[in-house]
Amino acid sequence: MDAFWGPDFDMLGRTDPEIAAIVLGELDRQRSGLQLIASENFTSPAVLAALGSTLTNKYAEGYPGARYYGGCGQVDQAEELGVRRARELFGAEHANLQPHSGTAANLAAYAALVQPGDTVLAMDLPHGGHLSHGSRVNFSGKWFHHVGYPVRPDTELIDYDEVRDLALAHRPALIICGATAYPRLIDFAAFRSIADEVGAYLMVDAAHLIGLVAGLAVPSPVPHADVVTCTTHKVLRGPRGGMILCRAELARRVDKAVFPFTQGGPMMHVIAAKAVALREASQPEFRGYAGQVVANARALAEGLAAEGMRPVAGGTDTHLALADLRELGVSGSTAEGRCDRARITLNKNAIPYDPELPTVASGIRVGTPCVTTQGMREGEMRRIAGLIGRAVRDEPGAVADEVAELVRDFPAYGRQEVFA
Ligand code: DSN
Repeated sequence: MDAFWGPDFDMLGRTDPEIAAIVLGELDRQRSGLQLIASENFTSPAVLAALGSTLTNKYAEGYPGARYYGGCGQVDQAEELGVRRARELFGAEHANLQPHSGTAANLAAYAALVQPGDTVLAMDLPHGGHLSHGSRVNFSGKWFHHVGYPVRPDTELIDYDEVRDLALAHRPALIICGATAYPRLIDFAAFRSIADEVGAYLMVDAAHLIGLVAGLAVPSPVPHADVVTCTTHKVLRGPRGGMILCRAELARRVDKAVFPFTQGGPMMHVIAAKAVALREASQPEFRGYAGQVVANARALAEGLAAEGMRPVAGGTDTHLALADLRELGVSGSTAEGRCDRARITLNKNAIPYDPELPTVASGIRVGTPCVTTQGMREGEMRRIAGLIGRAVRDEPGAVADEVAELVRDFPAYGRQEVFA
């Protein structure tokens, strides 16, 4: 195989030892600790190979068969393959793989569906939503009239009656569901019925869930939504990037909203890597993986509860859990720092109705995509919960050493995989 087809770290080391050291340092960080950020995963070596390929050199503004540049024959095939795989895997009438990120996908979805100044009903960010669902510091809150729905204070679940009341009162042009820190299933059919009642479009931001949908571990939003936006790098285990699925009648509007309205040239190496990930996610083994991600998240949430960290919403049906640390008297930011020192990477997170500032937060968010990719199961989750408990309480003892011992048995990327 030609030397330039994919990642060549020896060459990188000779050309730019400083960047090579950083790349290898990050690889070491990923391998030597526990990665529990709910929105991260370890891509396969095949995805890395496509990402590190010469497809990055090609300009291909437009879509397959209708580009603004010559020489697009190869990249056209990559994009067509990726689109076909996405449509088949998710049963979608149309797919667009060009969005550079989840927020870019959301920007394009807004552009396809609504006009500046229109009312958009979406989950409040402090209750688990996303910056691009109407935050005042984001385009979505500046260009659109955001109305937020919370979760119930008693159950910490979405109250569909309240969402309906808000929709009837504000008559949004667009309703968004999907979250970054909501551990329970979302009733997409209920949102569809509310959207129909008020004549709104329904957009599901499935960034966190799409990998679980691919693996049949949670219900699909595709039959219910006008547009589904997502990222490809979370449970789905693909490269960093975005994707949009939609009904055929919206295909042209969505495509034009991505290019030329909100983006220029697509990243063909990333699109090829998305195609690889979609192929991997369509294999039967991926169903086992997705189911295990959820089983692991449940075990981890239960383990954290046993350590005095209350599971928000009573537990999880997905890949993530939120834990309320107030009984321990430790803030989310302190817990994040203490875990970091123990080589456990997780993030502080606001809990619903959090009395603390978001930069402090009363909770932590944990997710199981990475540790499940490494082959860990429920027994390891119980052990990890105990390690997190000790780290959060700042108990003396060699938590970091125990983390290193645990991950040695479940290596993220054998050396031969990355350097192949
Ligand atoms: N940053 C992502 C997350 O961690 O959930 C959302 O964009």
